[in-house]
Amino acid sequence: MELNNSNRIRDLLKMYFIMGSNNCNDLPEKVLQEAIDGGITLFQYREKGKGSLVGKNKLELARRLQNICKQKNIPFLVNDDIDLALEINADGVHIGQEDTAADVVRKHIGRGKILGVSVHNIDEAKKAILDGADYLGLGPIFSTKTKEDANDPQGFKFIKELRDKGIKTPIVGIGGITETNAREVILAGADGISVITAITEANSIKVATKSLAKQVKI
Ligand code: TZP
Ligand code: MG
Repeated sequence: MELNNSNRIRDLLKMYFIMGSNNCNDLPEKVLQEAIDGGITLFQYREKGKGSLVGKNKLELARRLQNICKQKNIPFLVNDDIDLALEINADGVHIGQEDTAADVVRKHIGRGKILGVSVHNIDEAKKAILDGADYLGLGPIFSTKTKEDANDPQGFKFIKELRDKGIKTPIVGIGGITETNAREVILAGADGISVITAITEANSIKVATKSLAKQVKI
């Protein structure tokens, strides 16, 4: 089966963990390993913002985290940095509207890799799908302190709108998702949840991941 078959993508999106070194209160390798032990289905390396690693340090951490994912067959995606994704042969990339255009990224990474695109309205969603996105990232659903330039929270309105308009592309919700609201994101029409702090800030990474996974019924 191709890596980006849409039913496979739906399964991968269920419990999607995103992290960079500056999100972690412990060694990133340890945080990722515990999240894997707790049941994440997909990982995105998002090395971004204050204090984030650059150059060789960024590359080396990417390789270490990728190796941890490989041991448990968890696909490893890279946020924004297409060159890094190509250099380490990552399983895919996630881009926003301000990054390289999705059709250009698709050409660079090829058909076999996973391409995720953040969208905020129906036009962006339609374009992303035409450009070759395997899944759409919608958010912030709830308010978040993790993304400095995040838009206002949109709730479930946009997820519902896309589904009502017949968009069948896999969707993941992001932004302020916790154990208490995760189920609603799925009920609104998303295939999965993506989280940063609900996992990285937890007292027990493994227990928190398990509780989130339970909400999306993995
Ligand atoms: N994009 C929209 S909100 C967000 C990103 C990367 C941050 C999500 O972090 P958290 O801690 O799960 O709210
Ligand atoms: Mg981006």
